Amino acid sequence: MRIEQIDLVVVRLPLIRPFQTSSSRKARLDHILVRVVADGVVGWGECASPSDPFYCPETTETCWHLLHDFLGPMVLGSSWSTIEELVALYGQVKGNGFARSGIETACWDALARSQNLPLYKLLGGERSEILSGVSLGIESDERALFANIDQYLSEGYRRIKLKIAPGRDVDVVRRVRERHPSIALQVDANSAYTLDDVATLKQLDAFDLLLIEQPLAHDDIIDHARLQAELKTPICLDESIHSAADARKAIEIGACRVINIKVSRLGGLLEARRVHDVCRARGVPVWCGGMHEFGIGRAANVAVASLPGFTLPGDVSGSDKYYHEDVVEPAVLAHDGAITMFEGPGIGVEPIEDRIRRHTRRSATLRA
Ligand code: OSB
Ligand code: MG
Repeated sequence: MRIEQIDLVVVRLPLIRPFQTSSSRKARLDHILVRVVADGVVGWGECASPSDPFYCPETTETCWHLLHDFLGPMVLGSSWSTIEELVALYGQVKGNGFARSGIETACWDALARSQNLPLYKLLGGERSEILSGVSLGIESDERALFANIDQYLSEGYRRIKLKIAPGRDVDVVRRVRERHPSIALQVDANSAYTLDDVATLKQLDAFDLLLIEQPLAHDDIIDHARLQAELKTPICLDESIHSAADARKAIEIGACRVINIKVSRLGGLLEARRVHDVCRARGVPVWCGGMHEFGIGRAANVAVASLPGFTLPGDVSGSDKYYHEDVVEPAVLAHDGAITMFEGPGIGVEPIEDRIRRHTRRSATLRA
């Protein structure tokens, strides 16, 4: 395929409720939608970077810069027939996974549409539906947290993930566990602890958690291996894993027993599938993480989670958890805690272009 045009659009959507983690608080999100035209076929991708560098080093602005000044020019006008060939066109680019995933996922969509195949089939997915959990932000009011949990459990979601931070950890988890003795429960620290906190983290072993996500530094695996040796609860890595090589090393040294596969952090679906393969070969379960994606990125997450190694419920919830109105139709929705694969070509959902225009903050067109 030959990419003749790339449109970049920064779209801002307000969140239904502000989302607080140990590292940031957000009330609205600016994501870059990437539209490619290749051999006359249109494909859409989403760059779901936060606008601040508090989860990872990238921001919406750095992604714009990378897409506009490097990745776009490097792929425009060149021919490729596989995604491996596409990513080789910008193989010189180090890091910047969120930016890379914007262009890469758009090209997967175009490729799947050109073959009239749903994306999940092109990826080799096997599941017809995925199991869905929810990720709940830190709430200053305990009653608000309890009400959220009750609401999502009543909607049928299969597991609850609580964001934790120093001072908002053991007691919150204890109170939730007391109210819900048998739900699937896990926590995510977004790298807020150090090895000085081992005693606190060990207390979490008492609550039968599925896993503790990214307790230590965003760029660490060594200290995580030391911590895992002290904990009964499996550690799941998120921020620390950027490639299949990272996943292999982390598993080899015992830094984690589970991996959160996040398409944007890994630079796209190709590397996400490679991480899946590395984990599957070693018997390490994976689940699909998210970045509050709008419908385009969310549909790509649904597709990748159809691979057989995604044996744990993920963070890919219905988009109605975050947005009053999404930018695609049909909306990505969960029923009884499951999301059914889209059987249409590509990501299987269609962007609503006038809605996108209404929420657009900035746009640019690049041509070959
Ligand atoms: O660490 O998984 C994370 C959201 C933004 C940044 C980081 C994370 C998250 C989530 C929400 O946990 C996942 C989602 O529902 O999309
Ligand atoms: Mg996480």
